[in-house]
Amino acid sequence: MRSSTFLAAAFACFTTSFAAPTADNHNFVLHEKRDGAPHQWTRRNRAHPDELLPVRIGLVQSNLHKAEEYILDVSDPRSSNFGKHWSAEKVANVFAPAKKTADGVADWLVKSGIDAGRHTYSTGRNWIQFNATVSETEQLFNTEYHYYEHDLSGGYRIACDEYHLPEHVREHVDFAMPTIQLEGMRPIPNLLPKLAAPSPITGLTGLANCSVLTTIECLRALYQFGPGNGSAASNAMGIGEWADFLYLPDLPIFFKNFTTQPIPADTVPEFISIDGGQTANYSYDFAEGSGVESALDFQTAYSIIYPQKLRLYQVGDGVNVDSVGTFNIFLDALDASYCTYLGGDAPYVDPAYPDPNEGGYTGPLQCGGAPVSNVFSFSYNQIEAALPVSYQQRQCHEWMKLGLQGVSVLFASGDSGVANRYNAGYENSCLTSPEVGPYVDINGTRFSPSFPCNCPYITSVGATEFLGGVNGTIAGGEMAVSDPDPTNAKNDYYSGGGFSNVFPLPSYQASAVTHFLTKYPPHYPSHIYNNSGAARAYPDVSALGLKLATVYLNHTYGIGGTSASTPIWGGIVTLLNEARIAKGKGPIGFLNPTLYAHPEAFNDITVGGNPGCGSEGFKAQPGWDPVTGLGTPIYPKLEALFLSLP
Ligand SMILES: *C1O[C@H](CO)[C@@H](O)[C@H](O)[C@H]1NC(C)=O
Ligand SMILES: *[C@@H]1O[C@H](CO)[C@@H](O)[C@H](O)[C@H]1NC(C)=O
Ligand SMILES: *[C@@H]1O[C@H](CO)[C@@H](O)[C@H](O)[C@H]1NC(C)=O
Ligand SMILES: *[C@@H]1O[C@H](CO)[C@@H](O)[C@H](O)[C@H]1NC(C)=O
Ligand SMILES: *[C@@H]1O[C@H](CO)[C@@H](O)[C@H](O)[C@H]1NC(C)=O
Ligand SMILES: *[C@@H]1O[C@H](CO)[C@@H](O)[C@H](O)[C@H]1NC(C)=O
Ligand SMILES: *[C@@H]1O[C@H](CO)[C@@H](O)[C@H](O)[C@H]1NC(C)=O
Ligand SMILES: *[C@@H]1O[C@H](CO)[C@@H](O)[C@H](O)[C@H]1NC(C)=O
Ligand SMILES: *[C@@H]1O[C@H](CO)[C@@H](O)[C@H](O)[C@H]1NC(C)=O
Repeated sequence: MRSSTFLAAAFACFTTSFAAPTADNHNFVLHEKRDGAPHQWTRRNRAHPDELLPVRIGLVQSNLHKAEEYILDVSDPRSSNFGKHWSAEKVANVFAPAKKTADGVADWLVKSGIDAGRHTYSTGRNWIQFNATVSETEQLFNTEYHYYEHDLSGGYRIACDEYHLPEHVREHVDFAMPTIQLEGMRPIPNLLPKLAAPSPITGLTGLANCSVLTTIECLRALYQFGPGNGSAASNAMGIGEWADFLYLPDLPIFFKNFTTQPIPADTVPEFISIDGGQTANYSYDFAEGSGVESALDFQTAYSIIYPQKLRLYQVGDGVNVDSVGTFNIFLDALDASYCTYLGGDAPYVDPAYPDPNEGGYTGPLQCGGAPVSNVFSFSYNQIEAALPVSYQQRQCHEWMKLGLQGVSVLFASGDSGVANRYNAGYENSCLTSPEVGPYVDINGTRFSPSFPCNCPYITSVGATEFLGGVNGTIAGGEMAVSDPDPTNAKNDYYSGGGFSNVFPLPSYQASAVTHFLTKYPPHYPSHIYNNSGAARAYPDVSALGLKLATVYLNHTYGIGGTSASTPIWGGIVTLLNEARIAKGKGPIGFLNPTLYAHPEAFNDITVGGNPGCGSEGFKAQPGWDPVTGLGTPIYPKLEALFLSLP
């Protein structure tokens, strides 16, 4: 089993060569503590004092308190600097940790017995790193390390339950690793893993059968957009896929049967392999349906944006291995300044490269070098409650930096209503109450928000279906998606949405969210969801997410999921960018401030809800709601709006 290899390779490097530290341990203050007992991990013995840990300390970046001000300056339609995006250099300089921050942490380390010769800095100077023994690290952080065993895989991690820093050091440190991080969770795709029977419709049939199989003709009629009519070299859309959800060679068959314009059979997305990302062919064993996500994403987006350029960012590691790249691994490949020295950003959350596991990626972590696209569409999620708050905040700021540079980032809002999708088996799970700790529990009753669509700098996309289900028509409009599984409620599919327990309410959505909470107050108490009225709420927008025409292994299926809605939105934003570029303007970048200022550019969805966690969830209502957001796109209104902006 891979876990034993991991234990041997990662933790067998003992040393006794370091001098015992003389800890500068006055005035230790708690810095981070895990909420509740870890989910699916069992604490075992104390860690061996001589075992070597790759310690990383995330330095507090400068000017992050101004993040919202900076991004609104370039993305609020009322700002005179709308569209004046920042260069990558300006972003790196403005947020680089101050010299006094790096010096303050380095001084403390030296006083604690970690000599300056042992420290190195990451490329962006935002991480300080060194190797230290468990015993040195325990003194440094005034804590105790234990081995933790993963209940399902048998894999091990070394972690503590809480750690401390001297008061004068805390202000300089975001977080330190390895400390409380345990999850190492792979991103979960947002569609139902089980395939229904192939569709009886295998090609374009006009608008008569849209609620049976939704084709590009249906999407164009519903959202009122035309075929892509330009391909500016500066305009590309990117889609991220994670192992082992590989891209399949079904595009030519899809193009032949399901597009209105002739598309050459050799048209493929530009392939960008990150840390061992691979493609597949028909001889690959897709027994678990793991290629459907990619087939849906690429076919949906390409039929909208062709002839514009589409890029596939396939994030490794190997296929069928435990450790797969996370969202941070993708971000590392885009931005060298976000990287750390040894691969991964949070050991035991993100994988380390080279991966010592059998079948793992043996190259070094990719730091920078991957091209940045104007639009990124991601159909994957993780569980907010299963990741450290500091880890989410740091990554959220990285998405914000992309927005500052003119990039639109869209994430699916999840397929489990107010619940979330569990790591193993993709079953829905919820959280325990705050008294026990907001932890992932298959039987929990507290709503479980998703990451990173809880991040206020992401555009989160929920799902709809035709009003009237299979009897629906283009003219009849849409409702929140409703796809209960009569055999197992844990496979029910509803649009993900709710209120973060981590991120506060951003100003751009404050009046929309307050309107919902005061006009249609959900009848749940604070131990069911964050009803403070001060929390980031999602999704922001929505689009059709049921029965999208998808060719998979040479058969046509109608596939559902916010995984379908997100590339639809990504494609539409790419068309909007193309229209702006044709008029000599730049790409839109961060979308939300303009979208919330113009609810008239949406079909408001007012029917349906997003049940989960043994409740009815929230209800779609007039105006923004935590099921379908502002609603679905009205392309001509969005185009006129974005062409009216500088
Ligand atoms: C293509 O061209 C026209 C400009 O002539 C534009 O307004 C239109 O909306 C374009 N794009 C799409 C997707 O229809
Ligand atoms: C930590 O040790 C590993 C090998 O054990 C080495 O590759 C790495 O460079 C060391 N890192 C630092 C910061 O000294
Ligand atoms: C594509 O269309 C042809 C008929 O034109 C049909 O025989 C074939 O099954 C279709 N392929 C898929 C994947 O639906
Ligand atoms: C598609 O629409 C046509 C025209 O209304 C209808 O005759 C046909 O039965 C529909 N096919 C399916 C599979 O619903
Ligand atoms: C198909 O993929 C397998 C690995 O899954 C690889 O060994 C083989 O060379 C590939 N075939 C082609 C034609 O690319
Ligand atoms: C959830 O509840 C079921 C039925 O009561 C029980 O069998 C199962 O052990 C519980 N699971 C957890 C993780 O508590
Ligand atoms: C669709 O229409 C048929 C016939 O009127 C009806 O029996 C069925 O319940 C309808 N289905 C839905 C989902 O409304
Ligand atoms: C609810 O959100 C607010 C704003 O982010 C936060 O201060 C509060 O701690 C959250 N409540 C819970 C129970 O997580
Ligand atoms: C896909 O199916 C068609 C017939 O429906 C067949 O002609 C073609 O060879 C198949 N392609 C592959 C790659 O299996």
